[in-house]
Amino acid sequence: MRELRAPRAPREPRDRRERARVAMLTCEFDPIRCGGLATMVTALCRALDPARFQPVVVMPRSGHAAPWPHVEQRRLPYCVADRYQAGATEVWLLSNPLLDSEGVIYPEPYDHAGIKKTDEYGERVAELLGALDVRLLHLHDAYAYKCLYEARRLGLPSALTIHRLHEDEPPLAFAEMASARLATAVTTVSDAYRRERDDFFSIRSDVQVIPNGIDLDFWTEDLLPPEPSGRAARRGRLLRALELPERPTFAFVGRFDRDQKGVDVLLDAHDGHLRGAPLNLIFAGEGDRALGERVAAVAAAAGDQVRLLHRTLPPEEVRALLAAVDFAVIPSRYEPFGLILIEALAMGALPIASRVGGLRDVLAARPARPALGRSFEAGDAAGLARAMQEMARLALAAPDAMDEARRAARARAEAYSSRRMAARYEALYTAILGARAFPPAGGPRPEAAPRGAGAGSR
Ligand code: NHF
Repeated sequence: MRELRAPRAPREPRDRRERARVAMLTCEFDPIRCGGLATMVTALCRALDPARFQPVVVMPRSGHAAPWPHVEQRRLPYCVADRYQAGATEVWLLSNPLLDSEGVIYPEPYDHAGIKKTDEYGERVAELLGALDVRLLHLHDAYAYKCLYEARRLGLPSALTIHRLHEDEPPLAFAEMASARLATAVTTVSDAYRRERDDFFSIRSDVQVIPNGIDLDFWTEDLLPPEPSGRAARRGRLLRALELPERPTFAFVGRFDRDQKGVDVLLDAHDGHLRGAPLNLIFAGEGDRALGERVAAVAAAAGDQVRLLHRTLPPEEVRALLAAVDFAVIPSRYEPFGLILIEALAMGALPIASRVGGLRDVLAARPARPALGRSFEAGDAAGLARAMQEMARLALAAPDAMDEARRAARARAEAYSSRRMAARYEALYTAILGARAFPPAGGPRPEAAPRGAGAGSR
């Protein structure tokens, strides 16, 4: 006899039952980029489990043409929203005169154009939230902070990841304080940065640290043109192309800025201590005009020792460069995470890095032996020069030890895969979503979510 069963509730389409749409609120997503934020957000979107989470990036257009297939356009009262399909990621670009001006992602000076753009962005996201049909917001830095009131009104929980604090820009510092109080959960990208910036993070007791990760399927020698004699041959080819002599070679890759990346510290190390030393130094990057001119002048004066690649290298070129040089110099004054360190480790460029933020955490991780490179006090040009000279000598005297360090470096990088990072965010999203039932956007007003759901402090 057949059992009588209670009638089943109609099945929701598989997609809606199992995949939570997550709004990624960011000003950067590859190739619309300024720095590491784009790398991190892009890697996270690609690494999320597609069966469980659908990333929906929403960002200002900032004067960029989108390289992805166009899906639809919506005309909202105060902006135009274009939807694109970037692989498995849905991307919305918002345009109006404030959000789409001059190809500038972060307008300078921040106090006027920047705050206008930031506020506009959050307000327009608020307007779009219902149509996005997301269950969760993930703010990457606080640029979208102005949508948080509407998000709470709609019962949408939110995670805020602090990639970098902006105490030097008071309007944005205010946005950070406001969103850290309003978000359901707050994370940052290294334990050292959280400790260094306890003045901010003590705003709540449940800040979680989720270290960044990189796509190790991209950051691998396997994707380079096959080279029977490996690294030595790659380095030889690079040095011939740059007309530099065969000797230990160091590279700086990054933004030429005044406050963070420390290119001036490396220039001081060169001018004060390394002129004529038996080593090569390659600068790859751009940014502050005066700093660029100073690097160019040093390169011109130190004819067969210093070279400047005066542009932002695309990731493929960064990969090839890091796979050819001996060492990566990372002289940051502060560094919440420092993705370039993981990229360098993955490609076997041993780091000479300042002891700050994520750089300190990654280099201090166990096992401590073999040493993967050298560290020095941030801002200490003499200390940096000493570390570089010591490593240049070691490279010549003990090539086997260098090879061993490179293997260990790759193993260290593998602890920072984008998949591992994504799994931590998935756990956070699940905890936030599971903390309560959220009605669909526009549904009845819910009880307040428990603060910091799922964000255990570490
Ligand atoms: O890696 C992505 C990046 C960090 O240290 C970096 C920074 C901005 O300053 O999290 O954000």
